[in-house]
Order: sequence, then C-alpha cells, then structure tokens
Amino acid sequence: MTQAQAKYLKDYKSPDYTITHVDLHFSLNGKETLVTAKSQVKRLNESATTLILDGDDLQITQLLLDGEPVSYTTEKGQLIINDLPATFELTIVTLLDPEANLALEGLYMSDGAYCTQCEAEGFRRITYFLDRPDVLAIYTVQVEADKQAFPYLLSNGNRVASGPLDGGRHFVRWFDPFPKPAYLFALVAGDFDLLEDKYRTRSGRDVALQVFVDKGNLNKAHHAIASLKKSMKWDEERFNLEYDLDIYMIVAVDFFNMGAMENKGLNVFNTKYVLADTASATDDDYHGIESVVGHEYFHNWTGNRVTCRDWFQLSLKEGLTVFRDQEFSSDVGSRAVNRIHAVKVMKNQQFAEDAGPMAHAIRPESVIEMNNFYTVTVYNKGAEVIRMMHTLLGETGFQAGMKCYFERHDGQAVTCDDFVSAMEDASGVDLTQFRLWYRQSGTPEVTVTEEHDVESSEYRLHITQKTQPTGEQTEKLPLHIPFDLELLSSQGDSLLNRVLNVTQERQTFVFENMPTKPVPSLLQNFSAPVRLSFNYCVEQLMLLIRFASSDVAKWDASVALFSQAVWQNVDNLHTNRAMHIDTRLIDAIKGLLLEEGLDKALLAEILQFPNVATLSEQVTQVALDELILARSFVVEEIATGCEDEMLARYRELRGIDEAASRALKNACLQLLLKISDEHQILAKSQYDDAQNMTDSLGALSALNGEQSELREQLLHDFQLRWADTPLVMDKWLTLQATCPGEDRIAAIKSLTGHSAFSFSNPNRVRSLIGAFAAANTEVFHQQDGEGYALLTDVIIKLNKLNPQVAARIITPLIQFKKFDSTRQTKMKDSLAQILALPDLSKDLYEKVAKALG
Ligand code: B3K
Ligand code: ZN
Repeated sequence: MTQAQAKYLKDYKSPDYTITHVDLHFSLNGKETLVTAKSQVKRLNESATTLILDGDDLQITQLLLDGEPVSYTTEKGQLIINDLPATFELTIVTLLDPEANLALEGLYMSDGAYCTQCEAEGFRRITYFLDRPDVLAIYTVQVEADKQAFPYLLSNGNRVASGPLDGGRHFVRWFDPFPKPAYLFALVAGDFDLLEDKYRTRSGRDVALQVFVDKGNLNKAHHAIASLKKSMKWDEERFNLEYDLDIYMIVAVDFFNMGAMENKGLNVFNTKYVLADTASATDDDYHGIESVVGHEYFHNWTGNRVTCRDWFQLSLKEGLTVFRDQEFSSDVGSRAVNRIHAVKVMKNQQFAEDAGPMAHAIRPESVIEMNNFYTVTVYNKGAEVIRMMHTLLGETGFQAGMKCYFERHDGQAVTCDDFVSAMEDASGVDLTQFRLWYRQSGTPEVTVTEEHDVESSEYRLHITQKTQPTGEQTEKLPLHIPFDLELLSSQGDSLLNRVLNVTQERQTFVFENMPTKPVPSLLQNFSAPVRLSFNYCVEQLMLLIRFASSDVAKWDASVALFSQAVWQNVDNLHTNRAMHIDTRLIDAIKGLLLEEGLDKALLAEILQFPNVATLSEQVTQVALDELILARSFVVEEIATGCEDEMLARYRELRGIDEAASRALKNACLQLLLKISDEHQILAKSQYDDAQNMTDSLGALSALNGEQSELREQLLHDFQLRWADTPLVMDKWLTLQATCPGEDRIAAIKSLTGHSAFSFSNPNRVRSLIGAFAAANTEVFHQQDGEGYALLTDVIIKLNKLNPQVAARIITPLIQFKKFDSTRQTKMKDSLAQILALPDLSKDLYEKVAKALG
C-alpha cells in the first residue's frame, strides 16, 4: 500500500540545497539498464547539513560523494545523507528495468523504443534527485545503446558528440544550455522514420525541425510539422516570442498516458496527436493535432523558460498555455467555433468537476497524487481565468503584462501570484479581488433579473452572485466577474455592447435612454466561468438566435431554447401529460437551415444539440430516464419538422471537400437518421463513396444511434479495412462503446478480448472503456448497475497496471451526486469495492476516498 499522505501549499519551503549541473549517463540495456547521475550540489540554506533526495521504487548500485563512498539511509523512498559540506559532487548509479514499467512514468518501453515521462514526479523513478520544479539544473546527457536496434538516441538541447562503442553499441551526447527542472528532462531511443524541415526565426536563426514516427508512417507526419511551423510564427507575431534552441524534436509514441509532453527541445507525443492523413484522420483529428502541437510549443516560454515554483502552481503554466493555444486556434481558424468548443468543455466537464468530490481551486491547496490534478479545472478553468484578465486588461494591457512577466521571471520558477502581479503592474488595473479566482473553488451562480421603467426610459439589470460550498472549502466570497453584455432592440438592432464589472453579491446596473424594453444577450462569449440563470422567454431567445452580434451568443441561445423544450417535457412526463413541442423551436431551426450567410460550422454546432450529459449538468438532481425520453422526443420532433430543409442541405453539401461543409452535412445526416430508416441509404452511400475519414466516420456515427443490420455490416467492413491501423481501430472501439442497446455491456466485455484492444495501452483503454463511461450515458447508468460493474472491473485491473489511467477513467463513477438514490447506491457500492483493494494506488485512493467522504 502506497503512503496516501496529502501535501499542502501552506507547507511550501524553499529547498535547502540545489543542483546546478547534472551529468546523466544512460546505458540502455533492457532489464540491466544503468543510470549514472553526477550532480553538482550547492547549499542554499546556511544551517542545512542534510540532503534528502526523492526516489520511487529505485535500486541503487553505487553512491559517491566527491568520488568517495559515503553512508546514507533510505526511508519512504527518500535517500538521506547527513553531515554535508556547502558544495559537493554526488554520483548515484541506479539499475532500472524499463520493460517492467507499465505505469508509463519514468523510463519505459513503448513498442520497442525507450522513452521517458517525467512530469510531474517521474524523474524520481530514474534516479534519486531533488525532483521539484524549483530546482533548475543544466543537463548534459550521454545515451548509449545497441546501434542497430536503437539508431536514434535523443535527449534535450543540442547534440554535442556521438560515436561508436564496443559490441555494436554507440553513444550520443546532448547538452541543454537552459537550466530546467527535472520534469522537463527527456530521453528517447529507438528506430524511427524521420521527417525533417527547418524554420527561420524572425531574427534570422535557423532551427532544425524533426518529427520521429514509427516506421512506415512518414507520410502521416506532414500536418504535425506544418502545425509546428505555424505555431512558431504565430507566437512571434502575437506574443513576440521566438524559439531559443537550434533544434526542435517531436517523437510520436504509441504508449502514452496523456496527449503530449513539452520536454525542452524534445517533445514526446501520443501518436494520436501527430499522425494524420485524410484517409485515416478526421477534420477534428487534424484540428486536435494543430492545437496540441501548438500547446506544447507554446510551453517553451510559458512553462519551460518560466516554470512553476511548486506543483500547486500548475495552472501558472497550464491555464496560460491553454489560453495561448485557444487563441492560436482562434486566430488561424474559426474564433466562434473554437470558443464554443471551449465553453462546452467548461459546462460539461469542469462544472461537473466543481460539483463533484474532486472540486478544487485552479491553484489547489492540498494534493495526495499530483497526477490527479491535471484537470479541466487547472487547465480549462485556468485558461478562463487568464481570459478574464485579458478581457479586463485588453490585448494591449495583457501583452504589456506578458512582457513584464518575462522580463521579471525568465529562467525562474514562480507562482501564480507573480503572474498576476506582472499583469497588474504593467497595466495599472487593480486585480486584488480578482486574485480570489485562484484560491476559491466551485462554480459561481449568477442570477439576473430585468426591469423596464417606461416612464424614465430606464432598463435595469439586477445581478446576484453566489458560490455554493464545496467539499474542501465551505466559505465563499464574491468574485470579480467581467460580465459581457449586449442589449438589442426588439427589431434586433444592437443598442449597446459593454463589459460590466460584477464585484458584489448583489448589484444593479442601470441603462438610460431605453424607451422600449431591450433584449439582453448576457455573459457573451462566456466572459466568466459561471452558471448563468435568467428567465428567457421563447421570443427573446429567437431574437438572439437571429440577431445577436456574437456567434457564440447565437449558439448559446439555441442551446437554451432546446434545453427549455427538453425540461418542459421532463415535467410533462412527471405529471403524466403528453409530450409536446412549441413549434416556434422548429421554426427557429428551420430558419437557420435556410439562412444563406450563416457559417456552416456554426450551424453544425447548433444542430448537435446538447446531449444527455450536457443537459444533466444544467440541474442539481436529474431524473435520468425521463430526461433521455424527453430529449429523444425533442430531437425527433425537430428533425421531423425540418426534414425537407435538412435533406436539401445534405444534398447540396455532398461532394464539397471542405471541413465546415462536412461538419454540417454530418450533423444533418445524424438528425435524418433519427426519423426514418429510409435515410439509412444516405449513410450507406456516404460510407461507400467516402474519400476521407470524416465522411466515413460521419456515416458510421449517424448509424450508431441504434442497432441495425446496416450498422453491423459497415462496422464489419471498417474493421477489415483498418485492422492494421491502431488509431483508426480506436474509433471503431469507440463506436462500439457508445452504441445504445441491451447487449452493449456484454459486447464491450467481449471486445476487451479483441486483438484491437489492450489493457496496457492507454489509447485503447480510453477508446473503449473511457468512452463507454463518459459518453454512453444511457448504458453506463443502466438501472441494473451492470455499467458501473463493468467500469469497476476494469479499474481494479488497471489499479496496479497503470494507476494514472485508472484514476482518469473513474471520473463518471465518482460524480454520483445528481442521480437517484438507486443509482447512487450502486455507484457507491462499486466505489467501496475499489476502496477495499489491499494494494490501492494513491491515484485511486485520493478520488475514491473523497467521493465516499
Ligand atoms: N504538461 C503535460 C502534462 C503532464 C501530465 C502528467 N501527468 C502536457 C501538457 O499539458 O502540455
Ligand atoms: Zn500543457
């Protein structure tokens, strides 16, 4: 049993010693892999004489102090040496077995290649070290391995030497001139195909770009390298930031716990975020690659050049870098659609996290397992907090703040507070109250009421804010909320656009010269991460859908209109009344389908309508069975009412080779298949004629709404066609995992034995089990509890194998609070079963123990 002890932000102490230089020597040799770490250690705290190094599951074979043996002790994984001088050289040799490392943290094997993952605390699985982000050292790394099996030996920085060794082995030596924390160290050794390019920076330096992929995949690396060049250029133009080394490498590996990792000069990527060609990757995959390549690249300044003082400050680099990657995607693509995607993540996932047992502030105050805090809160809400500062300061003020931040802190490990201070000092905007966003968790509820006074021509908005207590924090204070507002006339003319500063529990804003009552477009572009409640009537929402200046506001109004219709029918079911739908909703959608100038990608977003999970997030208690029925009813009514218009759009868009057209076409197809099996023929011919994966998958997803002979037949064909392409087979697994129907659970169970599936590969687990639990709401929450049991069995299996992945896919099971008591009991029973495991990992312990209180 691992020690499950919490660490607290308030206990932060600067280190007694630091390591200024480290010389690492890797002799890669299977189970007999030897690592020699020679560290130059320097005392920082004058009264200290004891050095405590972090280690995890390490076998030490030698330890020397200034070249001489020295006595040491180990305790709870740490290595302790007493009576030390002010400066010394410490040499530690450890013996590793990378093949046995299935947790994919530290040094491990991915499909025959050695690779590392050190963030957050993986370096301590390689050698004993001061494995904390505020210890920044200069690294020299020598890698040695068999030349034939491992022709490429890579590490951070610049390559400074290489040559042959005895016994068919060879070595490469790397030097990284930028001091860095251990979490940014990386090593890769293997045989790859290499795609090369170069980039000339704005100041005229040439940077070599290299993308390493599994043999045979060279033709799938072009989009990644193009995305990298685009990112480099964008960061120069928008943020005035240039790349700093002579080489930038990306290696794509098959076994990876997350999306990618920003190691200095040597990014390691999940193949999912590198490999693409039109036959095998969808438009969404292309977009995902561009944004993750950008994200990791942007970390070079926000994360690597300026890093975090401690892991509680994770949002310092992640929130800021997500904001930067979102801005990148918006500048090079559709701003509205990118914003809608970001808002969906917030409303569907982050609000759920806030409402569940893992609620935490974007700068958490206590942590048991750091890997559990790479969350939608730290990342996505963190990005929203940066975005709010951008709204308050404006682009000019914000960029002045960034400049000040780098001038003050380049080469340092700093705190979120340091970032806010730079923003504040450079812009002159007072962020005292705003800082609360960093330490207060939970989603503020903002309630708005309106009042119109004909006599005085005044329109008033009364705004209140309240944040409910969360598990780890009871007292909540009012936040500084930038509240973006547009007022429209009843003809749809824009009367006013303004950002209100909501800072108190209750506030009234008065707008003069409003002889007739305007329609408010509230919290435009989701200007703050809050739950908004306002009693919109159908006419108001219809007006916003047509006339709001912001496309995001149009989408938002369509979501509200659809949601109202669903909840009314949930109510009808509860009171034994017949379900029905206001025809104005159908008219509104019809209007959009017929509107010529409307952005196709935006319309596609609108036609996707909130799913059951999204709708569930709108309420604190959900009657799931009624909700599923009511939603299906509303969707079918809309689809029936708009059938002709959708068919016309579908036909018009077929054959147009462009992403937004494909998105709209697939959204129409999805709806058409909800109303009649006759439309199956459209899916069949789209599948047969498909020239790209977006069209093939669009057809299959539309058919996946229910079981049918055609669905079986096409899925079978798809499997035969793509059996040798794991990333495409992942899509096949997800289709299987997200189909409704009574036999689903048995089908998923049997798929865990399929050759396309493997428990040891995180992508496979996420595609089948993760997708099932997170996206097949109907079956996962099926009344008999079999869905919970399936997830629980998998988690128990992964507890030892890969705790990080286990702790990630458990999320839907710990968020049980809004369900009925029968479901809650079953979910808690499953959690209790996990908690009782004798060898429960810290990762799972933290989440399950919190969930069960
Ligand atoms: N910084 C990494 C995430 C590391 C997660 C460790 N469990 C990827 C990223 O955010 O860019
Ligand atoms: Zn990141």
